[in-house]
Amino acid sequence: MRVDVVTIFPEYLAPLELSLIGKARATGILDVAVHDLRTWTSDVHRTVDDTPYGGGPGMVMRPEPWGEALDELGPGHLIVPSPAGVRFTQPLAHALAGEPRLIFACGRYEGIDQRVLDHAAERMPVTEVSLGDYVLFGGEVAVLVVLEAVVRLLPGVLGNADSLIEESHADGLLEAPVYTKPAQWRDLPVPEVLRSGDHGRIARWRRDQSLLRTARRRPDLLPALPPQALDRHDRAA
Ligand code: 6GU
Repeated sequence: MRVDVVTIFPEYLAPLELSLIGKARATGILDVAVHDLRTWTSDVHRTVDDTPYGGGPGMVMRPEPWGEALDELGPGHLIVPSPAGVRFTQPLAHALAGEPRLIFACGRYEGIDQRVLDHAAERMPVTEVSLGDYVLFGGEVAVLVVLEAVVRLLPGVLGNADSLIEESHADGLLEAPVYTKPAQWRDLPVPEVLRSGDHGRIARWRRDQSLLRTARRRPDLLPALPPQALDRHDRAA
């Protein structure tokens, strides 16, 4: 997968060098380039923003540098982090993991002139993506979040593909709690069922814990489950 990130703060993307994303880059699964938007300015002050038409607080990113940047880097699936975007979810992460080329446009201030997105949408897919219902200064941290969620889904990045099948959100439910040795820690034992060796009982217990956690912590996820997601035993539990 090829990824380009355009930002006025390239240093913010330094963590892309680290950890599993850095490893995916080293093995050639991922090719990332971070670009400074000001590369595509032509005035001496390298201006990227101006006051909003119609008035109001803050500044808006001017269309010209973005247009030049996207002319040079595109086409690709353009991702624009924004609190006004569609919610970033695991299914969207899977969809993006299937793309050969992603371009992230990091807005700052009150956002990017809408014509940049409208113009780009005539030649490439454009998705405005939000992490959740709160406001960040800009899109850079959101790019780190989206890329981490997407890159770990690329074939060959995770050592154990089973960890993708069992994790939270893979089936629309939260994952059951996990334990490791020692069997007794301070005054707290590991639940007996997990040490029973009875794989049927263990699977049933994990499934029940998943359902209980989801019902208590994220009841909003339950109506979104496909009808076949709950089996006969689940309904009884
Ligand atoms: Cl993706 N960007 C910004 N600026 N704020 C956000 C966000 C994104 N998601 C939630 N808040």
